[in-house]
Amino acid sequence: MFDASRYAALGLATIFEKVLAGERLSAQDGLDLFACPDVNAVGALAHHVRTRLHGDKTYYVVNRHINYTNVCVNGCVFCAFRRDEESQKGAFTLSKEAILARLRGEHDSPLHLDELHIVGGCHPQLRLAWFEDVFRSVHQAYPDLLIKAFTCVEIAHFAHLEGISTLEVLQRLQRVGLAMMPGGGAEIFAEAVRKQICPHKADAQTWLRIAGEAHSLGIRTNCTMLFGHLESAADRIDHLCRLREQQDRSGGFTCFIPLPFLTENSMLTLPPEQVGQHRGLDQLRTVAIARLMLDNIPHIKAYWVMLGEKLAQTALWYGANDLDGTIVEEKIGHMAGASSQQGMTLPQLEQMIRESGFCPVRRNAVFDTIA
Ligand code: V47
Repeated sequence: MFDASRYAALGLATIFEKVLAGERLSAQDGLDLFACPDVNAVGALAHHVRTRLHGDKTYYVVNRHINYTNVCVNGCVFCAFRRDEESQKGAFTLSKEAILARLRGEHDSPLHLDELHIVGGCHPQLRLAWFEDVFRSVHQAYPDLLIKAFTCVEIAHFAHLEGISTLEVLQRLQRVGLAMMPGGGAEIFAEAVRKQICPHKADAQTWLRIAGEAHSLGIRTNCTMLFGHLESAADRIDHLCRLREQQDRSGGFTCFIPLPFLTENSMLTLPPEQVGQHRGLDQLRTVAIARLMLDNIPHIKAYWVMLGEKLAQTALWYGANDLDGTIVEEKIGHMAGASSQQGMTLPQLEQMIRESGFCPVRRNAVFDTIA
């Protein structure tokens, strides 16, 4: 499979040479990889890069997700999780006590969490001081637990609510223990599509600026791309290039997570040919192309919740080197029809990795290895 003549026959000789030499791929190279009929050939290139960077290691994290509210002012068309108001059916907002009670459930058990992942909707009334109080209480109860919280979109929302700068929001949260930020809210940067799927959300420039501000404070962040909706291959490549350029400037992206759009309960309806199990190969190809284009981002996550367990395992052969975690409770993907389980146990995750042919490595929120 991995020989020069095959790539020459596919018209990818130059890309093959660049990958072997560790040279940066151009946007046109990315488009050529999307157009290549042989998805395995694309995957093999990504696997080569993944192996160069990480050998046969595949990372996972013992974590818990907490979605504190699904009430959101943004009204993104694609989102099945959000509710416009508290009074709407299915709306929820957790109290501080409910958040702490959820944590007690896991952290005091033998599971011992290495990451707390907190994200939610942009709630019109939850003020920054409330989150600071929650963080302080979490930190007091569990001083060793790393808090990974808030997308750049939530940071923009807090700044708007408080009438302060996004940098100030980040500084205040850092002071109470924000260690890392998840990568959500990036969706797709291309303006024409972003306007259709999430017109009221922070725009691409704002998202990238806030990521850069976090990096300047030493807060590392992840980054994502929501794909498989209205965007084109060119939009995906544009998105990856904008992330790569931001990373050249600020250097704090740790992991990229490609998120395939899940269609259930969404107001965004797609033509039937764009929905279904046959999209799996496109998802694997996108993971692979992300690995190849994002030469300055160390980790690519096959997020088992959104990809499903089987495709996430396969994606480990297409450039991904992380599976994410135990999760415990997940709402964003499951309200959109994710068929994966709610959570996984540590032995299940390790088995999933071993059975895929890789060596499991436990990590924390910032990708430090845990012995
Ligand atoms: O921002 C929303 C996406 C994101 C749908 O950083 C959807 O480690 C698919 O960002 N179908 C939130 N995707 C999840 C996220 C994340 C998850 C796990 C780990 C990390 C990390 C980040 O989920 C949202 C949005 O892009 N999303 N609705 C949907 N119907």
